[in-house]
Amino acid sequence: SHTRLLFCDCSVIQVILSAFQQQKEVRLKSSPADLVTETDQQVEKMLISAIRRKYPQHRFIGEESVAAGEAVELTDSPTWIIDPIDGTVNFVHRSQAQSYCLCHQTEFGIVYSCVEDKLFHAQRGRGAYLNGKPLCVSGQTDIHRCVVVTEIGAERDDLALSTMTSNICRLLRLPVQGVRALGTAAVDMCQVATGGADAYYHIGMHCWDIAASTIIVLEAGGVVMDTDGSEFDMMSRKVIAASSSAVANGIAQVVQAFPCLTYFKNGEGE
Ligand code: LIP
Repeated sequence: SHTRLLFCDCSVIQVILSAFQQQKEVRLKSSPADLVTETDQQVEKMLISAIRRKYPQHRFIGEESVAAGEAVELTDSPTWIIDPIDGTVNFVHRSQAQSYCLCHQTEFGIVYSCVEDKLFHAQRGRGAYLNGKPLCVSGQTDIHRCVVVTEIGAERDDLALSTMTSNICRLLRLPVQGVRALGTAAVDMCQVATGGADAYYHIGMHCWDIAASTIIVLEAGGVVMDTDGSEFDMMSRKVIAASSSAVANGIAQVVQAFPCLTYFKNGEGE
């Protein structure tokens, strides 16, 4: 009810859905594949002001505020991590895939796929849900039976592209049963929570792409780790989410990271 209230209060859903059908003015951020529209900025402002009215002391890390120069500071204080529209490329292309907003505090995560009307949410210790129904990972432990989701991301330099494509080739050679990319990291990762995919990995995403989904996957019984198999660090721009430790470790053995050259120069990744 808290999450529903938040979304209804600030009318972000209507703003996204009406802009979805329209021609948009698009600007580039850190790379030719990193897009922003005025709707991304408007929705982020709406979410922050709605949350601030209820929780004046809370802090924020918002994708578009960071792109505009705000520092990325994750401290022990209650912090909301916001991606107003994850999958902006899909949004701009009016792709049937997702355009939505998400926010996350240290205690819970929300991913709302507006076009599909799918609300994923989880609260630490209280389970994960899709439109109110409990979620559970597939429990798959055999990597050869896995569907793996990943994202191409915004990096376009040669090393990133060759590493990214060879990661996919190595997985296909294992073989896994399928590799998918929906164009939205947050919903990709939620596929693991639903059991519709067995693993997700991504190199180059930002904390706002996966913060909420991390809680959703963990609460659905999944595991989250760094792509090198070490402990997950939300600010490291690398993640594996999986249905089991066996699958996560199997992905970690295959996937190689690359330096992320697209970043905002205000603290992220330091
Ligand atoms: C994007 C994603 C997309 C991913 C990009 C980027 P944005 O987020 O979710 O799936 O491939 O790396 O982070 O910029 O649309 O919020």
